[in-house]
Amino acid sequence: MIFNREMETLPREDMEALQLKRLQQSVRHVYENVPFYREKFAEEGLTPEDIQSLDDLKKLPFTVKKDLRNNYPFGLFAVDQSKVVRLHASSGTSGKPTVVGYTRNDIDNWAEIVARAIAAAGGKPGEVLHNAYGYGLFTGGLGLHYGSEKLGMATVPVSGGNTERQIMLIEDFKPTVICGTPSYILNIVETMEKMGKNPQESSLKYGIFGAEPWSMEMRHELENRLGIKAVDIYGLSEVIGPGVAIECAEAQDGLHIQEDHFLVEVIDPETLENVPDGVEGELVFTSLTKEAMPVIRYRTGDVASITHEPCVCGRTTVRMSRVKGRIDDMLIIRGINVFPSEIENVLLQIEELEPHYQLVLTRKGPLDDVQLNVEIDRDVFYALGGDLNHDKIKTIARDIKRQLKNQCFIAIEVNILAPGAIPRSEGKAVRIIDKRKAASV
Ligand code: DLL
Repeated sequence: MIFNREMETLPREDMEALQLKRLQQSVRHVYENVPFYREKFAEEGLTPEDIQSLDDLKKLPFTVKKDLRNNYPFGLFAVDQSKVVRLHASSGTSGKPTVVGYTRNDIDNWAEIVARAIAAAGGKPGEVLHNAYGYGLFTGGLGLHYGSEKLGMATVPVSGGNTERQIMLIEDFKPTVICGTPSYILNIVETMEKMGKNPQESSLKYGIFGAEPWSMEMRHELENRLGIKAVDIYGLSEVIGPGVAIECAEAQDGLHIQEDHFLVEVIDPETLENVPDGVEGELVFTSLTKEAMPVIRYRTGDVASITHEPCVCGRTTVRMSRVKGRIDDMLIIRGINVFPSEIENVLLQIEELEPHYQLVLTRKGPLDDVQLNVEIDRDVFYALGGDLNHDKIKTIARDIKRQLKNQCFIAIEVNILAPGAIPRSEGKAVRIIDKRKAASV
């Protein structure tokens, strides 16, 4: 099923012409309606007339999460409050949440973007979509919901949690598509297995997973255990929510950016210069059609690269690599940079483990220390009589350490736990427990 394929297959010159026109409109819109942007442009001596080509985007200043917090709650809105029909917010780790607003047109555009994304992932009108993303201030639930309805799918707004009931609904409503964070979907699969059901026998054919980093190995695990094809969906509330980019089911090789609505850049987070295709850096987005809360050169903090290479699916849009993680979540272990998703990739290659893990950061004197907590596979655990001191467990721990050394070049303490010891997620998984601050006060 192809949903409004026109925008996804525009020749490059046409796409760039459309982007330039929309960029000029967006820049004018924020300049005229948001004092924050007008002041920032004035500091650089810029006016909307300075944007004559897509390359001129580089002249504009960046926007960061702190700018949203400093203008809490509605200071970055570019329309009168009477035009705003929806608010979402994401809870930060500290202080006030970041708030985003949508006009009626924004909601319609977002629904269209997500409908395209679901279609690219394999969803078809007339079929059923089980939406296990959280409903509420988080954009996942309602974002997928409106897109699924727009595509013409019967949408089950189940949200996260109450896992056994979800399993009953999957059996009875026979959805072909399931959406949720990969960690919560894994939780559903595990619960099905514990209930003595075979997840592969469900009606599900496609998965649309995202909102958190997940490794290729996690994709294989979910695809095999559920008997589905799983694609990665990316987005962030500041830019719109889910749907900014989506993998196609045909290639599962990079996420197509919905370029008629979002302009992407990748920058070196140190020098703030743009980096070439294929080079990893920080993703930066400029919205091209948003009315209520446009963003100009928003620094996402997410690490990925982009490519202009054509995709086998026929879409002509720029693709981004899977997001490795957030710059803030990158661990520096004795000088080596590593993202939790890279550690996950290694763990999932080791058969005796369950794909549940957490990294505990502590401070030992002046140095940061990391301990990896990971669960042993249920069958292995019972075969060893539930003895975590068994020699076999020590061998597995040594194997994990060796693999982490070989593949991620890090040496960390490994702690193998009983099945179920790590809290299960109903939304975004907590992979890092940072005890460093507590230790230093
Ligand atoms: O997570 C929007 C979303 C909902 C995306 C459902 C996909 C599916 P926020 O809560 O604002 O919005 O969090 C955005 O989550 O900056 C990334 O760090 C991370 N993230 C989102 N999608 C992915 C992904 C939603 N596919 C933040 N892979 C982003 C890795 C992701 N990280």
